[in-house]
This record gives sequence, C-alpha cells and structure tokens, in this order.
Amino acid sequence: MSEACQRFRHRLRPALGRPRSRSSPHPGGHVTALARPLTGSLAVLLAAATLGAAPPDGTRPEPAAERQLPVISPTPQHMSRVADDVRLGGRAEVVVGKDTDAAARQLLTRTLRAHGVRDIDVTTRAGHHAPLTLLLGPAGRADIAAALRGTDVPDHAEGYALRVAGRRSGQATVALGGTDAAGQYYAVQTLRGLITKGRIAGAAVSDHPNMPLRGTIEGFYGSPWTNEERLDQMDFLGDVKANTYVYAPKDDPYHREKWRDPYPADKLDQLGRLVKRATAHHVRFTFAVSPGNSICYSDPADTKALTAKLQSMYDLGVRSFSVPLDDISYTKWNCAGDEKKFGAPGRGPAAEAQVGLLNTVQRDFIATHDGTHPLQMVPTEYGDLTDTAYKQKLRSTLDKGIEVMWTGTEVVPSGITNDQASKAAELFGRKVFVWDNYPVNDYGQTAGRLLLAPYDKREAGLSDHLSGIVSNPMNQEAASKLAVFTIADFAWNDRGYDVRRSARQSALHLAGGDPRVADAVQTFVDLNHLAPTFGPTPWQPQSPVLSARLAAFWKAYDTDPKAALKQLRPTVDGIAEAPAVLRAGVPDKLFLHDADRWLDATALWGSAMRHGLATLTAVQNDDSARAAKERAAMDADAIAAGKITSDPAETRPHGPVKIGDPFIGDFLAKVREIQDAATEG
Ligand code: 14T
Repeated sequence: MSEACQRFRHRLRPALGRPRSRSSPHPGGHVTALARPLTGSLAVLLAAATLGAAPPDGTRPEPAAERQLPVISPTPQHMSRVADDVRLGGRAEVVVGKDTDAAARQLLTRTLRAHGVRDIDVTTRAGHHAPLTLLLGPAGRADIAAALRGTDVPDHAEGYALRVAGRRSGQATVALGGTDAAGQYYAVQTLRGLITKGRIAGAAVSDHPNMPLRGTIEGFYGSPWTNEERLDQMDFLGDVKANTYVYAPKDDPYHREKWRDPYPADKLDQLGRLVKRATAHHVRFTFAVSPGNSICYSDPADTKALTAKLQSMYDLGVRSFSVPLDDISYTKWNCAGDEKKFGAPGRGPAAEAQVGLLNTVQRDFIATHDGTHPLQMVPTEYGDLTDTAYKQKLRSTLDKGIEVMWTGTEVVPSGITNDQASKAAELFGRKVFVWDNYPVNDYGQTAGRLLLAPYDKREAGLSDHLSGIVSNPMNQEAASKLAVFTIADFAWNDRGYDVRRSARQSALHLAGGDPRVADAVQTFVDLNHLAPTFGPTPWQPQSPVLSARLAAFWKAYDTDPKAALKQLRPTVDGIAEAPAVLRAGVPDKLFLHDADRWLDATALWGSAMRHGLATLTAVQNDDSARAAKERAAMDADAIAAGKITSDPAETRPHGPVKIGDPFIGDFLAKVREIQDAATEG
C-alpha cells in the first residue's frame, strides 16, 4: 500500500455502542428511520411544517424523535435525532481553544450572524450566559468530549462528531468536534445544513469522507476560468466538503507550453489570492505543471526549471503539486540526449524517463518541503486498462507515495465499475485518483451544450479502490456546480449516494434553498440532462421528464385530445416560465451569466411549445384561422431559438445552443403535421 493510502486508510470504529432501535440501514450510512432523506422540496416543506408548529387542539405534540431531520449533503455516514430542535435567538456563546481551526470558527460566526444571531461571545471558557453555547474544536477537548455524550468520533482524517442538546432550563449546547482541523470545518458545514427557519435540528452526526481526495481539476481545453470564477469555486468546494482544486488549465501557457517560464507578477498575484481563498475553505490548491511537450528528461537544467516553478508556488503558500503527462506523444523524444540515455522512443523508455523526473521531484522537492501533500501525476496512458511496458514500469518504479490519476476507460467513461477501478489499482500499483471527465464540454459532441445531469453510473464501493475523485468541469464554472455538487456527494459517501436526492439537493443549493426556484432549476436541468459522451449516443438520457410526458401526451391525444392538451399544459408552462423564475430567484449571478443563452433559448422553445398547444387546440375547435396564426407564432419562436449560439469567447467548441433536443423539435414537427393535415382536409 502506498504511503498516501496508508495515511488515509479508512478505519471505522465499530458501530455506535448505543442501542439504535430507531436506526434503519441506509445505503452507506445510517439515519433514523424517520430521518431517511425524502427527496427535495417535500423534505424541506415537512421540516418547515414540523418545526415549532403548535399542534392542533386535541393532538399530542409530536415526539422529537419522529420529526424529520433536514437532508444533509454530502450524505453523512451516521445521523440521528437525539433532541428537540433548538431555537436560534439573538445571543450565543462560542467556546474555542488554541486548537480551534480558524476557518471553522469564522464559518461558525458567519453562519450564526446570517441567521440573525447578533450578539456572539467568542470565549475560551463557557459561561453559559447565553441561551445557546457552541463548543468548537478537536473532538477530544474535554468540554466537547463531554457534550458529545458518547456520539461516535470517527477514527478518520477529516472526520467529525456533532451533537445538539437542549436543556429544560432553556439552555442549549451544540458540540462540534473534529478529528482534525478540516473535520472541525466540516462539522460547521453540517451545522449550516441543520438550520432551517431559525432552528437547529436536534441531531447527532458522526461523519467522515470515504475518499481522501475530492473536488475539481480545471483541466479542460479552451477558455480557462476567470479568477472570479475560481474564487467562487473555492467557496463552493468548501460548501460541499471537497478538499481539492487542481489548477491545470490546458490553455494557460505557463501551465503547459511555457512551463519553464515564471508567471508574470500580476498572474502570480492572482494565484496568491486564490491560494489564500482555497486555504480558508480547507481546499488544497494543487498547482499542476505539464512539461511533457518539450521537456528533455535527461537534462538536469529542465528538472531544475520544473522545481523552480514549483518553488515559486510553494512560496505563495501552495502545498500540493501535480505533474500531468497527459496528451503528449511518447513515441518521440524532445531532445537527442533522451534517445542516448533511454534508447529508441517507446512506451517502456517513456515511462523510465517520466519516473526519473517524478521520483526526483518527489525526493528533492516534495520530501524536502514542509507541509507538502503527496505529489500527483497523470500518466500518458490514463484512460484504459491494458497492461503495457509503460504501466509495468510505472507500477514497479514510481515512488509509492505519488498519486496516479486515471480517467476510467475511454477517457470520457459512461460508467466506472469496481472491477475496472480495482484493475486500474492493480495496473498502477496503488489506489488510483480518478480524473473524471464529467461534466467537461471541451470536445466536438458538446458544441452548444451545457451538461447538467447529476453524477451517475459510478458504482458504490469505488472508495475501496480509489484515493479520490476530481471532476473535470465545463468551461462554465458556475454552471458546472450542478454536477460537481453531486460528484462531491459521491466522493464523500459513495455507498450512501442517491442520484435523485443529490440532484434535488444540488438544485436547492443553487436556488438558495427556495423549493419553487429549485423546481425551475430541475426543469432546466431536465432540458440539459446530458453528460460527456464521446460516442454518438448519450449515455445519460436527455430530458427524461419531458420525453416521458410528451410520449404520454401523444398516446392520450389519440383518444382524448382535449384532456391530453390540458394535462400537458403545466409542463409547457413550467418550461416557458423557468427562465424568469431562475433569473429572479437564483442568487448566483455567475450561474445566470453562464446559462444566459440557454435560458433565452428555453424561453423561446417554451413559448413555441405554448403556441404549439394553442395550434392543436384550434385544430380541435375547427378554428383554422386561429390554428394558422398560432402555428406561425410557433414557427417564429422556433426559428429565433435556433439562431442562438454559444459564446465563442467562453466555450470551445462553439455552436448553436441546444435545449431538450430532439424532443422539443419532434413535438413541434408533429404539431406542424397535424396542422398541415387539418388545412389540407
Ligand atoms: F489527462 C487526462 F486525464 C485528460 O482527460 N486529458 C484531456 C483533458 O484535458 C480534456 O479536457 C478531456 C476531455 O476532452 O480529455 C483529455 O483530452 C482528450 C482526450 C482524448 F481522448 C482530448 C481528445 C481526445 F480524443
């Protein structure tokens, strides 16, 4: 087992010692039977309805244990109700110690403030002057350990235990204990999720990630993210308990072509700000430099140039590094010296040269610099499971502490199974770190598309074979968050992952918690329900909701057209109105910018469909003049929608914006046929 794997080896203590009569197994985790997450708005509404509502006359108050807990994402390993909900008033006391994590503390006070707690006393000793006391620090701190009252503390990096306790006196305590600094921060993130309508749900949570590395890799071709987008990404990654952002934009010249050159001062400045923001959210800003297109492996000056580049990033505060060697040729050398040293070009010699470089970086740079995380690399053979001289060399000679990335099979995989991941781990001689090309949209088939489908077809149990998963997202940072939210959920708790629940939670996150806005988000997602696919057939079903409703509509139309039209109307209205609901209700301005043209197109296609329904209604009423008018309006909207293209400055490749295809187009075509037939008849 590699050093890295040992460091992160999962050791879960035996299940909680207490009787758990109310607990029912939940895939990958345990939540009380009644706390089993309901999907979506129902959960939110129920939570809201049961919190603090006075029971109607003659009914007994609901026992605390039977009230719904809010849905927390990523899905915690264990969560149960142990107390009544606790009201957040105007005052609270936060008890910290010298080992309290600064980021966690800041997040906690910000959270309390955001929920109207104006008077916050941060102290090192509880005075219990305020109605609410929050204890934040290592789980082993005496006051925290006592207040956790036996809540299991996971023996695991980035783990935490949290317990809410109300007292008859009206005083309440919340214990937030981490197994390390990141764990403290994640305890506070979970606390955020437990707050609804001014109340903290009375929960006990024991939680830890199943995969040590979780997050995103900015590793696509085309327009790199702006610094504003990257800063936004750091905040977001913290929210979803992800700890990794790899900086590897293919089109940053200083990352690839000009890898030897130092960053100019202004770029360095921007990177420095980014590193700080990442650190404030327990995100490891991982700097990647890709020298493979021009490096001379046998020239010590090149190795020196590489470590100098890494050093400049170390000086900015970077502690995580990667040397990707993807998308380069290993059938030619870049200098005569390499041919002399390693022989004729080929897979084996290429691996030998790469291993020489990487082991040197590991030994002379990573191992000699305080606080660094294991070096990461991307092999040139990153997307298959064929054993070759290249992989043999890598697994037998590459330093065991180095993380090796792998994309799953076929680069853009339609799924990743346990068998495949276990095979990859065997071939590379260590757990692999998945670079998942999801939801990246930088190649031909994705022209004009936003890929918004939630993460799917990655098998539960992958955490046994992987050291982590990072998403390679779209050129559009904010729009990528819909899918990345679900990927972070899976990487935290693959066995507890539920795609429908995660998709709903992701929509709610984007909607700032508003269920009605989240419904519109999900309508929009349905029209862009795609994932990266190299082949001609998408493996994620496009528009699963709309396509099923349209199929049902045409079936019903044959027998009872008026009823069918009435039934389809809310779906069509939902599409036509979704853009306005999103524009008014989504607080994320970057998302609205990313989605702008797709929202314009959705409004037009929705309007075209409305005119389509009106055309059919007019045909049913034998009103041919009206039918012709509505048909013309429908065609005009469809033509206008078809003219919208993606922004070439933003995306690569670029093309006409696609929405709900082919279903909307097919629907309109059928309306035309019916109207034509009625006219002829
Ligand atoms: F390093 C890798 F793991 C990787 O996936 N590299 C690139 C990546 O930068 C890109 O965003 C992604 C999706 O297009 O795929 C890789 O690049 C390819 C791979 C191909 F097989 C580009 C074109 C290909 F045909």
